[in-house]
Amino acid sequence: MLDELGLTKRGPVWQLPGGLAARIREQPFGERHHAYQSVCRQVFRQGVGAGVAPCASELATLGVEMVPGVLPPETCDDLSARIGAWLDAAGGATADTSMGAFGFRTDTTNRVVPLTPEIVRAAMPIARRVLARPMTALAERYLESHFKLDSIRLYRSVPNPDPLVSFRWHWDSAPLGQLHVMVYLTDAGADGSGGATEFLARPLSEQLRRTEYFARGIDDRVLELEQLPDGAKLKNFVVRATPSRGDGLIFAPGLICHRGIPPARGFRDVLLLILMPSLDPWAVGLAAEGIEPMIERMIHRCFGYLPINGDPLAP
Ligand SMILES: O=C(O)CCC(=O)C(=O)O
Repeated sequence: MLDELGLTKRGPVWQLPGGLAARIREQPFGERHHAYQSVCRQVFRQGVGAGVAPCASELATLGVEMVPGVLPPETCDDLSARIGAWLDAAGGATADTSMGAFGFRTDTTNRVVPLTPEIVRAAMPIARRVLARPMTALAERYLESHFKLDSIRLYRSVPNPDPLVSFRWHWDSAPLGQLHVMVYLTDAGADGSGGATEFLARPLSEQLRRTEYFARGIDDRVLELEQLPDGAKLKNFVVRATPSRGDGLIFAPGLICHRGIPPARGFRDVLLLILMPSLDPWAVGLAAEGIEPMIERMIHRCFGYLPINGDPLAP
């Protein structure tokens, strides 16, 4: 099968023939990512994925799964202290005014730490640790392919009575194969002090996505789910995750409806890893390429809050 596709190996990594790469790239956004993911699946199935049973995880059935203890508390505290220091050095405010270009209000209380080479270098060993098993196994079995670490984000959220953007029910404009791993660096208060993330479980998310309400712009989506038609039913399918610091949540942001809950006091820090299907295991791709191009890419690939993954074939 791989012979038929004309795939070859350059060192440890797979290469697509130029014609196939061009045919994938010329398709519209969604189809392009889907086509590339199918090739990634074929590679996986003929390698380590041979004989791996389809995944019966919560990630597959609900669309989200918690992986406890992916980072030790002291690593979370350290990264959180660095976020504080970076924000202080930047004058405390890093509101992203470029969001105006997207036509909705910026969430100025959701402070994204600007990625610099120093920040990416500090966060990379931590990201590798998060992706150690079982996270890699879970993501690979769900995607039925290897994946790459596309980019990282670090953000701090503070109390906000008028939650915007990520703190309203939404989907990300992301390819369906994109996965987010949110690592909580601070506790999400199970005691009502906020900071959780809520998800509408997968079957209901798909139905809701097709309704008039979700065709509105994010600024016009102010309702709670229970205020929508069939709201009581929807409420039953909400998964509320209240992770402790060091826990990871993995979910498909283009597939399930979700929202953050701002903290009621203090702040909430998150390390977000963005994963995309790949022909090669993330560690192999990274080792073959080295960290420097990855740092460059991360800095340039993220625009505002939205990662631009226009080219699924880019390393
Ligand atoms: O911070 C949160 O809880 C929401 C995160 C989110 O919307 C995302 O990662 O797509």
